[in-house]
Amino acid sequence: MPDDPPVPVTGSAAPPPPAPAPPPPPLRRLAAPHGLAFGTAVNLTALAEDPAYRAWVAAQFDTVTAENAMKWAELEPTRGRYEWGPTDALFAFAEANGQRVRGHTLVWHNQNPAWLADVPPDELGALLKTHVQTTVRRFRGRVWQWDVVNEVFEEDGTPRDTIWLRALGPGYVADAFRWAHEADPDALLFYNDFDIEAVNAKSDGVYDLVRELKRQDVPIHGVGVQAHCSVESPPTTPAENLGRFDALGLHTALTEVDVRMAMPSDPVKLQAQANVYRSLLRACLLTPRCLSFTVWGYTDKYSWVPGWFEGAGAAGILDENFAPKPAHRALRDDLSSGGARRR
Ligand code: 9MR
Repeated sequence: MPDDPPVPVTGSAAPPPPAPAPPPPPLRRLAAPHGLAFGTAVNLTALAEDPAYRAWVAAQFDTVTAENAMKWAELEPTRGRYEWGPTDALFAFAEANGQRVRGHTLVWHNQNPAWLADVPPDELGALLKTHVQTTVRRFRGRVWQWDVVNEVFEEDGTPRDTIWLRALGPGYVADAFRWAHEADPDALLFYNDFDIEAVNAKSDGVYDLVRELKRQDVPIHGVGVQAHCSVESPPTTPAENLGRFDALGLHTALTEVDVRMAMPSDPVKLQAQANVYRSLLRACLLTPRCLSFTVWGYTDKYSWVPGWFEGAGAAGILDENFAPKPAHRALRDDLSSGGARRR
């Protein structure tokens, strides 16, 4: 004889705990109908060690950028000995999750190997070419967009004084694009900078540079607008600025978006932050050749911001416990309200 079915317990038992909130719809799925990729910078230590971090990267984003691992100091800490391991891990993760990679960054004045300081200036040109081509060839066919040249302008639009400008003169910028193109003819090649969200002296400098590069048939395909912004002073004219690069026939991308605030955060600041994220997304959606919107880390748990800006923080779209903030909702709402953009 089978046992009698168990009698349901009623009455004094404690109610079951509330079910956890279902995860929000992925940004990557909402962005796709617009022909827009939604990306994040990736901290490779967190990716290896924090399962929640990994799960969110896989679920929400379809583009990944190494936050540090593909910079020269990380790739070639000892001259002549490249260490590809961490970057290989990022590519494996991306390919397993149907994600494209933004390569960041080939030519910069920061995060260069310490040994570079001992290289005689007349060897720097050949060395830079070797670095660019070794790195681009290593990932040939697997990088969607490369940040070839990064941050060569001062705020007033004049050239930044760097090791490369001093040793090579201004022509190294065009050369870097040519070298990268030779090494991977299919990758989209970008100039990338910060504080160029609005029309201003610095973005004027970038505009003049890329227009001239186009005129000379240099293989440059896009401008990366980093968009490290703050709640207190949001960019004023992002759509107009992206639009003028678009009119040159160039792609654009928001490459490092974050929106910091004076701490502590509160609901008013979080709403203001959501509005800044939203205005940047709208500017991109209004720009036909704006290809991707990448946040510079998506969770406050691993953000670079508090370490760099005293008293500021909470710049991401998820808090340090991976709870979506109003900014995440604002981005979702904008991507899913109404139809997709036509290009
Ligand atoms: O987020 C990066 C941080 O972890 C590094 O310490 C820092 C060192 O320069 O670089 C940060 O990323 C920068 C990016 O590579 C280029 N644009 C500005 C970013 C924020 O500083």
